Amino acid sequence: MSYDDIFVCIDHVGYAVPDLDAAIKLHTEVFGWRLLHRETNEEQGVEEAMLGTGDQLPENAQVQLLAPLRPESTIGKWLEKNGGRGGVQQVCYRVADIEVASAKLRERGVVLLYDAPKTGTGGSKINFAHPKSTGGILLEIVEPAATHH
Ligand code: MC0
Repeated sequence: MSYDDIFVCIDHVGYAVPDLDAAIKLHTEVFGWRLLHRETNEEQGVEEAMLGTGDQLPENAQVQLLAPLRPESTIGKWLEKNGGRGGVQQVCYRVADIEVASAKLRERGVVLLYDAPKTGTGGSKINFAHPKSTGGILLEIVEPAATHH
């Protein structure tokens, strides 16, 4: 059988949260996830936390908590539309080569938001597929930085 995979695995699920510290507390103390990484991404207007569990093998998906740096940021606007409550804002698929994956997706009619990848968590390269071309899901694609895991 031959495969034509575009994606490696689910990299993370991103939750918009109004209060990052409260969300980290919930996910670590109640759900037992471990806080792996915390970072501010000015360009994306977010303060974020990555959480993992188990042995944290490279193929294990993570949870990403996204709090807005500013009310007019993407996450700020998403929270406002959602009545200030948190929720699933995105699903992120990992790719081996973001240029190759982007070209294949565009060829198949998927609308990517950025002409060229931007910087994501831990120096990764990211892009997003518009929900209108994915059946209503904000889909992120990520090529991890070489030092990932
Ligand atoms: C909006 N829509 C969504 C959505 N946001 N659908 C599913 N999931 C979401 N998160 C839908 C709305 O319901 C609406 O549909 C249409 O898209 C336009 O909505 P809008 O409220 O006017 O929103 P826009 O157009 O201002 O923004 C949507 C857009 C935005 C996808 C362009 O969210 C964006 O630029 N996202 C990419 C960047 C991002 O998410 N950054 C934060 C994470 P109807 O049918 O009503 O028209 S940063 C991150 O994740 C990094 C750090 C990382 O992982 O490394």
